[in-house]
Amino acid sequence: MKATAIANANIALVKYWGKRDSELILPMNSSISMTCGGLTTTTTVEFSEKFREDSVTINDEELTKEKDAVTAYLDFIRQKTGIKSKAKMVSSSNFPMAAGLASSASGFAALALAASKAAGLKLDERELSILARRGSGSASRSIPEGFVEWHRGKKEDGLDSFAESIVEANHWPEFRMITTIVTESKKKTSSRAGMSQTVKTSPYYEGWLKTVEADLDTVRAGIRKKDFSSVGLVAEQNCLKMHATMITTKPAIIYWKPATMEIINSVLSWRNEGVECYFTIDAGPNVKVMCLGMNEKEIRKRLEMLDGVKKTIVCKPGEGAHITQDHLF
Ligand code: 2P0
Repeated sequence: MKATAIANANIALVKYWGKRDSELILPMNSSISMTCGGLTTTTTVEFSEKFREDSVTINDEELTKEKDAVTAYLDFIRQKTGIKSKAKMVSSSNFPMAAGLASSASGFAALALAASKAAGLKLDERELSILARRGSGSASRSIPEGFVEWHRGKKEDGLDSFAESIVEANHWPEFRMITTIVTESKKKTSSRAGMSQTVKTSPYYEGWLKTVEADLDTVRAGIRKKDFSSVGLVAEQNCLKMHATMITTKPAIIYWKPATMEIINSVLSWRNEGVECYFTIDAGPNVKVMCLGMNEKEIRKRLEMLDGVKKTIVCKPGEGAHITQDHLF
């Protein structure tokens, strides 16, 4: 009744922003991401009669009040399986939490796989993606490998809202996502609250929805053809459109810091010089810069020279969520 899973974070090229059902976590639009090799969360779950209550330890800290989201998720697994016993969960990530780096994606993907395995469920990839989605929408995309599409689905029960690989991790090994870290502090508005407010109050949200399908088609085709310029340009514009909807909610949600702008302007000017790179930004101030392997060293060096950049982490398309025998307790 003990299992350990490893899942990578993912970064969206076509973003998920807005839900049509907040209980089942069903998105308004489909999205496309890259599973990021090297940005991992490892999670061990054990259900046992020996535990008197659920305990949740994340990055060496035993959580008290904040453990509610995890215990609610464990309750959901218990309901599905009829397990009555309490659980111990220990999790560890190798990158900063809550800074727009999708820690909830790798976190809930690893939790879904570890908890379902510990509970004796045998799920295929699609079922696991659906299960991970119930913890956090973007977690559905951290189950498959490589470049991934989360289909929004049409059914009310959400059984057609799951993620699957467009191509495997080894299809495009030259693709790089360089994550810059400008701050490790916790953001003020969570993605969950931010997207709900955007759907309700941004006058531009309808415009966002109208253009997403075309972005999905271009990015999906660009990934298959390994057309870096078309993937990069559309991913960058898609990110700016999403931020335009955030900025125009009431009250405004502005995740960017001065360092965010510094990186945006640098990427645009390097591209003008002929060093091809594009940016994307999630619900936080950190910027991810896309480039090809041949430019990785140069772009990383330039990024690290900027005042606002504390560090960079380079990722390639990575593997999907999987089980390991190296338990954390
Ligand atoms: C994405 N983000 O596609 C978008 C871009 C943030 C900006 O998915 O409420 O943590 O748990 O479903 O998955 C972050 O949203 O939100 C996210 P919930 P989640 O990566």
